[in-house]
Amino acid sequence: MIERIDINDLTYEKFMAEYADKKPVIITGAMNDWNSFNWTLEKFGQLYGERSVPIRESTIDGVRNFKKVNLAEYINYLEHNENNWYCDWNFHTFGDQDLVQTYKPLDIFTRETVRINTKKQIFKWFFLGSANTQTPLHQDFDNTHAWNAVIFGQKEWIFFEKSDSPYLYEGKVDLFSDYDLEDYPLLEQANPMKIVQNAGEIIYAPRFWWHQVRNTESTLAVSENFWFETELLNGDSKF
Ligand SMILES: O=C(O)CCC(=O)C(=O)O
Repeated sequence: MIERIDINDLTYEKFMAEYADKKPVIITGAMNDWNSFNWTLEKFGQLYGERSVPIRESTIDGVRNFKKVNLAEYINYLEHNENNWYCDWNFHTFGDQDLVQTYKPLDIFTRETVRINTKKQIFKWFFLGSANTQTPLHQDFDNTHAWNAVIFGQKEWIFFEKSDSPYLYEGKVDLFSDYDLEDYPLLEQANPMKIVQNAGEIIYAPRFWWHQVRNTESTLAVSENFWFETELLNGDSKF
């Protein structure tokens, strides 16, 4: 089971002892003072509609095939998003660094962590999509951990521990589809952990944990990837 914990009950020591590099957790009550806290789709469009953003289809192959559009254009398209185009926007890399002012990363994710790699890449994202936009089942790149905060909307997450890797077909199964278990018999041996993440909630996804994520309604989230400093010292990461 994935727990929910209020930020006021979560000390740094508790996070490090019970969750960091161990298991996912949802943190509540930690976004109330963010500039983006009360955003709606309309507001987001008013503020950043002029920006150029990457979008991709939600299929497994879609993640390798991005195109660029105007954010306002994509927002208009969202209402009839038949091909489930998903805006998967690494805004920091795209030159939109000013967006970091719209949220405040929690101390637990910034203290004793590293958020830039040797190639000077920084991984900060906005994810915007309509109902049914989604990611494939995957482990995060370069052994990173991630946090992901829903600003509006809702997400469903399905997690598996690393030890379930032999049963997951290298992520080449869409767990949100009506797949046939006869085609994926090993899946029966895996232990999915499902959780719904609501607006105002932040989820922590530890490195190596498989996850597939789907938006259940029009949803905007902000997310960052990071390593713990100790992992770099141990040579225990693909930094
Ligand atoms: O928010 C999402 O839809 C995707 C999050 C995710 O899977 C990731 O960042 O690895």
